[in-house]
Amino acid sequence: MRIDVVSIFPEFFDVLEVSLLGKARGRGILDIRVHDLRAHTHDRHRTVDDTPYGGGAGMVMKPEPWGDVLDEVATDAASRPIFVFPSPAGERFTQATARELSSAPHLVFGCGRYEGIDERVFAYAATLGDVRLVSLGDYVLNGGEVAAMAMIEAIGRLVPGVVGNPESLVEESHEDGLLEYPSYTKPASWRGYDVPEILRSGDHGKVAQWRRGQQLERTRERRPDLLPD
Ligand code: 6GU
Repeated sequence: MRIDVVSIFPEFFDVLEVSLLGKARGRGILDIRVHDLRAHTHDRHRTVDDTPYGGGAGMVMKPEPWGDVLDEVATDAASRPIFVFPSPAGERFTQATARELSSAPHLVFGCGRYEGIDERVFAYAATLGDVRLVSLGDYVLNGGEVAAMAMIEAIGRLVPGVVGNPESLVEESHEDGLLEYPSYTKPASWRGYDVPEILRSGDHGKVAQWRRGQQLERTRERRPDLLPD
């Protein structure tokens, strides 16, 4: 999978060189390219923002540098990309979104700052590929970078070959619509806390039943919104 990222803070994405995604890049499974939006400005101050038409607080990202960089990343790719613009005004990003996007051959993340990106950029991007405005949740970050990073990790780990044991992707929170069951490892007793006896019983049927019950109980307690009424 190819992933292009456009940002005025390309150094935010240096961490994509470490851990699981860093290894996947090294092995050529993920081709991640980070672009500095300011490289696509033409004035001495490398201006990327301006005051909003209609007035109001804050600044808006100018369309011209975005147009140039989107042309560049879209034209040297084999297929039409999906453009993902992280935005608190977007649709909600979920595990289903991550799964859907993990099968795309080419994603382009456009990270906005300030009050947002000139709306015409989204209309223009739609002529080059699909466009998605996507939000992590109902709170506000200073820009799209941290959100893009979270989405890239959630999507990237679902790309075949990135996570060594694909079975570890199956039994985790949100894959079956419930929160994950609690996990324990050795020692069996630690500082007075014991591992539930049933997990040490060797009865796989009982273990599976207990885990299912734990999933339901935790989901009811912490995330009742995930359960059907
Ligand atoms: Cl995707 N962007 C920003 N700036 N803030 C957010 C967000 C995204 N998701 C939640 N808050």
